[in-house]
Amino acid sequence: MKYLITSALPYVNGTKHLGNLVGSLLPADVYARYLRAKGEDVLYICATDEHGSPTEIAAKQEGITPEALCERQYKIQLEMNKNYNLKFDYFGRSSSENNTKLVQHIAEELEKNGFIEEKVIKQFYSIDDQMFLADRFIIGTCPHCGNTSARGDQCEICTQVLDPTDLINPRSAISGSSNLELRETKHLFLAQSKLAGELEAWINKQFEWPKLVKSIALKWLKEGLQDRCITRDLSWGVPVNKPGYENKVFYVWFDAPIAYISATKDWADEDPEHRDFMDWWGAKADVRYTQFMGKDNIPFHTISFPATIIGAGNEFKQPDYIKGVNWLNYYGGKFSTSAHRGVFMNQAIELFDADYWRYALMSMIPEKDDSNFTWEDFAKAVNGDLADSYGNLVQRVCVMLKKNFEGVLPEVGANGVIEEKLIADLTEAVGDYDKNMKELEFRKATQSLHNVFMLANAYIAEKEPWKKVKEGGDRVDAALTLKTAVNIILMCAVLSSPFIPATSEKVFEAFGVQENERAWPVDVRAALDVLGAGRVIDAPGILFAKIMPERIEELKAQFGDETNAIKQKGKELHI
Ligand code: B3M
Ligand code: ZN
Repeated sequence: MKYLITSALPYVNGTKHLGNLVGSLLPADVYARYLRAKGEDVLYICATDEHGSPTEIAAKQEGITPEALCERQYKIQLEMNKNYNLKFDYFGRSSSENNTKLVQHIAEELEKNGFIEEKVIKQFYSIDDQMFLADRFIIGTCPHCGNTSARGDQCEICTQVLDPTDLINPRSAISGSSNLELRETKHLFLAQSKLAGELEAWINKQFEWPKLVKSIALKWLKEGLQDRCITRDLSWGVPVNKPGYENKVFYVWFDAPIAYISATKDWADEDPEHRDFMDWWGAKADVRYTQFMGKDNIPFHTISFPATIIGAGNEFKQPDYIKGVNWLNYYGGKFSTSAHRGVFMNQAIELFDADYWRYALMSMIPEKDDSNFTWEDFAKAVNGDLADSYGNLVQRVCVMLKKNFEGVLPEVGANGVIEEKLIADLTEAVGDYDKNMKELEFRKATQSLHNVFMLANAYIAEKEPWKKVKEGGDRVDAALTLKTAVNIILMCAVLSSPFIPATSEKVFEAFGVQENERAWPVDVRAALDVLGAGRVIDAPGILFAKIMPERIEELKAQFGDETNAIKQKGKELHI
């Protein structure tokens, strides 16, 4: 079986704060790296989500074309991917030629199968902005929860998908003008109501989906599926091949998920082995497909995209598992560019290396509920888990080996009782870790990884090799302890590589570890024997620097903290 992984496509022009990173790109990367480390055949695909009015409007404001804006932003996204060590097999673009073709193909199939309807609707035209306004550019009060700045496509607070005409007191998000007029315009609709039966049968079969995802999907079904308008009066998007639609394009939420498939085709087209993208996407392909996304994206991935695939004749694979992630907040409030609160991806990487962020964010990933980023928790994860339990262990062991055995692994005798107990304990801890990773329970996985580090520390503390290397001490036992410890460190480097890949590389390099010596530890006893007598072990240097209390205060002053967050919350209530 092969594994296909996609993470929600970042908007080419959107803000990228830490919540966006931990909401989809990072957990998907961690999962892909985990599976690759286990030797699985993995394809991790993503792309920039480029179409729609936000891009068109941003480009207009800058006085450049949408193409130029996307080109520039795409490069920025690639840079970000590199900085955070996100290892995609392919990172494409939703504006690609393959996507245009595939979107048009899928629309034709839907039409052939009787799931496209044409309707004349009334849509908001902004007289002051001189344009039809896309759903998200109309703001007003959400009829479901009362949020006074709900967008016309979806309410961010209650996640309800909206139609702009649902909003109470609508106004233009561009100019703020409420000088809006409902004008008649012709559009294509996806007949979701006709697909409800098949969709429901498919959703009901998803026993594995996490609660959050399933409950959102079921809530939608229960409310009854409405036909969805899939075209827009815009010029930046996938053209609609139909007379009378020359000035219209497909809705961005129609074309973006299709880019998962077309980006895979882009990858296959460039693949030197000429693999067929349908080996991954064919409805019957022997593939396990996992999607990652923030919770606001769940309705589109459990309802409208699957309905599109079903309606177009089930040519392509549907997801087996959907990892939906809640919001990561900043000290109880939202990350906000305008309020200068929270850390954004470009700033964060200037402060600390990617591995600090990758590990700390995954240790606080909002899996069950929304969770908070705080500098205190960030420092706790870095100082406690990474610097003390792991970095310090590596440093101590390497220094002792260097000082007492010239940095070369010595010959050792048979394991003692303590080593046997250690193997049993590690087997259990590694098993827990592996189970959590397999089940995509990342928060728990970081805890069980930490347990593995702790067992290694407890072992050294119990064996006290620093005493035994002294004159008259049991050097044979010290040799066994250090050889065992070096191998545990190698095992830790393999196990932790999905979270902190750059650090693992440093350890592999210092220990001169070959590719074939980096296998996932299926059997702990064998793993503790990978590096044997005669191996030269260099110290990789300090792996993690601790974050001191003064530094935490500085960071809070620079990026905001609870006082600032609470103030902001109050402000939000009065908008
Ligand atoms: N670009 C929304 C987002 O980044 C959207 C995801 C598309 S996935 C096909 O939240
Ligand atoms: Zn709402």
